Amino acid sequence: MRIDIISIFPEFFGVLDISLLGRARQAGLIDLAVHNLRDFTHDRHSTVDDTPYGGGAGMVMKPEPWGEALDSILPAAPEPGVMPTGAGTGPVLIFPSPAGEQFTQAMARELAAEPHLVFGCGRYEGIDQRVVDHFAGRGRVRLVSLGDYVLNGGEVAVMAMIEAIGRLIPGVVGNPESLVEESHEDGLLEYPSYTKPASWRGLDVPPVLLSGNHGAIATWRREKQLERTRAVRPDLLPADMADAELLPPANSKARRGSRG
Ligand code: 6GU
Repeated sequence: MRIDIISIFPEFFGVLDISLLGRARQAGLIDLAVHNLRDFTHDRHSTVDDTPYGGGAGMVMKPEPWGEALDSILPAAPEPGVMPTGAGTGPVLIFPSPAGEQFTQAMARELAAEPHLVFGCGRYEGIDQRVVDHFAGRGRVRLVSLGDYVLNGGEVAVMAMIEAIGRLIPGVVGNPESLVEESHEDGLLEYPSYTKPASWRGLDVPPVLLSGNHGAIATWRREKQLERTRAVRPDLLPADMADAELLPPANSKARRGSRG
């Protein structure tokens, strides 16, 4: 997968050199480039922002540097009269924004199947809307939010998205089995995990996990998933599951079948 990031703080993304994603890059699974938005300015001060039309607090990112930066990354704009590349083709262009659609595991899965993602990190009060409007005609533009809170800029959000997406690219996570039974993959929160010792500071590992009874373990884990989800994230439960007593274990044939 090819990933391009545009930011006024390219050094922010140094952490992508290390850990799981760093290894994925070295292995050639992810081809990632970070571009400094200021390289696409032409004034002495490398200005990227200006005051908002209509007044109001804060600064807005100017459209011209964004236009040049994205032009340098995206396939060329279609000439008049030539078959347009169209809004449905080309890279997915993601603008992190608290005003965007919510980033989810489902979106991460969808984006992990794309050959090319471009992230445009806004700062200040956002980017001139015409940047989004212009490039919506040249690529698949998405405004994406991490959640209902405000960050100072898109950089941290993009880091989170790239980590969530990157680990779903085949080959990035060593044992793909570990991706299956985690929070959100089956729409529920994950069950609690334990390792040795069996007793620690007076706390015992639930005996069923030591029983060797795989059916009983699967049922217990499923119960815990439902219990946790009901307690802290009831919004994740489909209406018919909100008060269901017990369902087949997460890894049963019946459940997999029901997910298509
Ligand atoms: Cl994607 N950007 C910013 N600036 N704030 C956010 C966000 C994104 N998601 C949640 N808060």
